[in-house]
Parts: sequence; C-alpha cells; structure tokens
Amino acid sequence: MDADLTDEAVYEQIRAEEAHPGALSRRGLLRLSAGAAGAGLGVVLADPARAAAPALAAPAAAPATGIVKPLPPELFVPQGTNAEMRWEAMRGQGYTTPNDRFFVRNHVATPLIDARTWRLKLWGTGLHGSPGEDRPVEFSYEDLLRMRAETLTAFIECTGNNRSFYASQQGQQVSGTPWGRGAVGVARWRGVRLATVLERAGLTRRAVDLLPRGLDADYVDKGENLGRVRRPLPLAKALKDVLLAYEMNGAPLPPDHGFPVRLVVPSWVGIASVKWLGDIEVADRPLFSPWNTRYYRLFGPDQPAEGSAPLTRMNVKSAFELPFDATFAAGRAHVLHGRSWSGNGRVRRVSVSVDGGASWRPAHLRGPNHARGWVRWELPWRPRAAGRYELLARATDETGARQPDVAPYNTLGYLFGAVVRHPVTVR
Ligand SMILES: Nc1nc2c(c(=O)[nH]1)N[C@H]1C(S)=C(S)[C@@H](COP(=O)(O)O)O[C@H]1N2
Ligand SMILES: [Mo]
Repeated sequence: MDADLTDEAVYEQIRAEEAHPGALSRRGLLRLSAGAAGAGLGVVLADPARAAAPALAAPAAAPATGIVKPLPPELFVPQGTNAEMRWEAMRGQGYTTPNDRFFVRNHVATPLIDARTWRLKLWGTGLHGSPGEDRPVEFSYEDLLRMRAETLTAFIECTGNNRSFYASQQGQQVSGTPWGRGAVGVARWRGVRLATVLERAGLTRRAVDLLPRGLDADYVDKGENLGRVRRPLPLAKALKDVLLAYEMNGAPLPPDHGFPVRLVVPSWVGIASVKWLGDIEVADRPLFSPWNTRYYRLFGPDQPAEGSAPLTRMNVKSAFELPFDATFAAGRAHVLHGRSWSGNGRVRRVSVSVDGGASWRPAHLRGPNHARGWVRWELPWRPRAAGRYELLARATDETGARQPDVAPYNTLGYLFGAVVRHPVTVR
C-alpha cells in the first residue's frame, strides 16, 4: 500500500513531464536551492514564466498556468494561475467532484515534490522543549501512512467564489480573481487527523495558534514578496476536525491539489486548506501573516479600518448543474439539477424559481447530505413559452441562514452568497 502510493507519485511526475516537457526537462535548473522553499526536498516548480521562455522552445501545447493536470475547455474556465470548474461538468456525476474537474487555486504554481524526501516539520513555543525551526519534530510520508487513517467528505471553496457577481448582479467593482460559480468542489479526503500528529509532536497546554506553510514558491503581490503561502489556524479548529490529507477520492493527492500532503480544514475558507504542506509553527501566542491580516477579512465602508475578524466559515450557496445561457426545448419535460452547501452545516431546504424570483417551489433533496459537504437537489420544469428566463436557487442551512438577494459589499469581493440569477433560453 505504502509502496504503491510512492510509485504513484513517481508516475505522476513522469506524466507531468510528458505533459509539458518545456518546463520539466529543466528540472535540475528549477530545483530550488537550499534556503528556499522546500530546501533539499527535490521541489520542482511548474513555472509558467519559465515554461514560456523563448530559450526553451516550449511546444505550443505547454500550459501557461503552472497547473499540471489537463484543463480541457469543456471542464474548466482558465483564471490566470487558477482554473475554474464549469458547473455543467457536475451533471451526471456522483456526490463528489472527480479529481479531473476539481477547481485549482494556485497563488503561484504547482510544485512537484518527491514524497521520499519530503518531511512535515513541526516546531515552535507550543511544543514541549520549544523546538526551533532549525530543529523541528519531523514526520515522513511513510510515518503518516502508517498512522491511523480517517476519511472526511468535505468541500473546499475559494473565499472569492462567485466574486464576478458583485459586478454583474450588483454593479460593484471588487478586486481579485473574477470567479464565477466554479471555485468549489467536494472530495472524499483520507489522511491523518492533525490532532494526532500534534499530540505526537508534543503539543503543550500553552499552544494557541498554528501557522501551516506551503512548499510552493514565494507569493509576490504587485512587486512585494509576501513569502510562502501560510495562514494562521486556531488550535481549537485544528483539534476539532482538520485532516492532513494524502488521498483525494481514493487516489494519492494529485500534484495540483497538494501532493504529497495538504490540510483539509472543513467548512472554512479555502485558503485555510494549505497545499504542499511543509511545516507548521505551533505557538503559545496568536500568529499573523498577510493571509489573516490584509487578505481574507472583509474591508469596506461598513467594516473597521483593519477589516473584519479573519474569515473562518464559508456561507450558504447554491448552483445549477448548467452553463449560463443553457437552452431548453419549449413544451418539453426537463429536470433542473443543482447542489447547495454551507460552512454552517447541512442544507435544510432549497427553493427554486424559474420566473426570475416571482414564484418559488421547493426542490427535492437527493442522496447524502454531509454536514461538511453539499446536497444534490432537483426539480422538474416544463417551460411553456419560448424566451429568456432566469433560474434562481435559494438554500437555507441547518442554522437558519438563508441566501439573501444581495451580498454585502466588501472591497475584496469575498463571500458572495446572494442568490445567483442564472440566465437560460427556451426555444
Ligand atoms: N500552499 C498553498 N496552499 C493553498 C493555496 C496556494 O496557493 N498555496 N491556495 C489556497 C486557496 S486560496 C484555495 S481556495 C485552496 C484551493 O484548493 P485546490 O486548488 O485544491 O482546489 O487551496 C489553498 N491552499
Ligand atoms: Mo481561495
């Protein structure tokens, strides 16, 4: 079992190399030097800038995204270094989002990491003996595979999912990746509880905050180097339900989703689920990084100057398994399919309107309804007359939170949970 996973890792690397030889035939050159991210760990970057460099004579097919897996246009909408899932790609699928169509959100580029030399390093004042960063407690990939495994079905959703609707539905300008609805997916994650690893590393009662950090390259925002992706995680959440995941839907984590090991922080903003996890500082005091100070807070006229508290849970949302401007035959029986989810827990009810919000009917919830996942639903529809229609879906979760008509404005365009007006044509 262990050996298989390692073999799979090698296989993934070889396949990636075949997929874009331009970037990866220069592995030696791209290997990061000691002191940089992943020092001595054989980290290789699928670097878009390098892949595109003229000297490499990269084939036209070489992707410019830094993403390793294929991004066929019927499954994905490109978003710079990211890839958004098309919602019609979920039609006919089971409960989870298959790995080949799970959205990718990369601040920089997918690094290719050798699981055989990779180590998870824990250090800091919240551990017995306060080990420094230079003398961390280490766990190998094999160590983690040998520990008691748990599975968790959970969504990961980018905090900016639906961001483009601030402009298109509310006429508001916000900054950030202009995601439509597809920066969300549900997977069955398998791995080790973070709590277990923290205990083994010598967690003390003084510990309050963790700082998990990725092995991808430094994130540079408009010329400013912010260092590697890292976002503080309160110990209470870490001990509750956070997973160190090494499998996604029964396969080793694909490179783009954090191979060899990522955090899965269920119900919370996607940024918490740090990919390509390299180390975790465990501290006896609150920790800060740009990802809980300047990003992932709400900023705007209704917020304090330093922004809201750092964002934690995602809000309730819905999506139809249809593209925008889908067409339907008039006078025929159709079934509308969709999914709803919430960081607060299970979705209780979903109402659907086919007349732009004038009237509503309850959708039929189908199949599993995991508290940390989503629920599928459907509703028959027989449109009588040709014309343009707006489909709306509004979910209510188990805490009573219901999708509003208008999402509260914030400058970074986070948490757009308002009902999406989905245009379709009947002919
Ligand atoms: N190391 C690292 N972890 C990361 C990121 C990243 O760029 N680097 N992106 C985060 C963000 S913003 C999101 S929404 C999720 C996306 O996970 P996915 O790419 O597997 O869908 O990963 C998070 N973890
Ligand atoms: Mo995100």
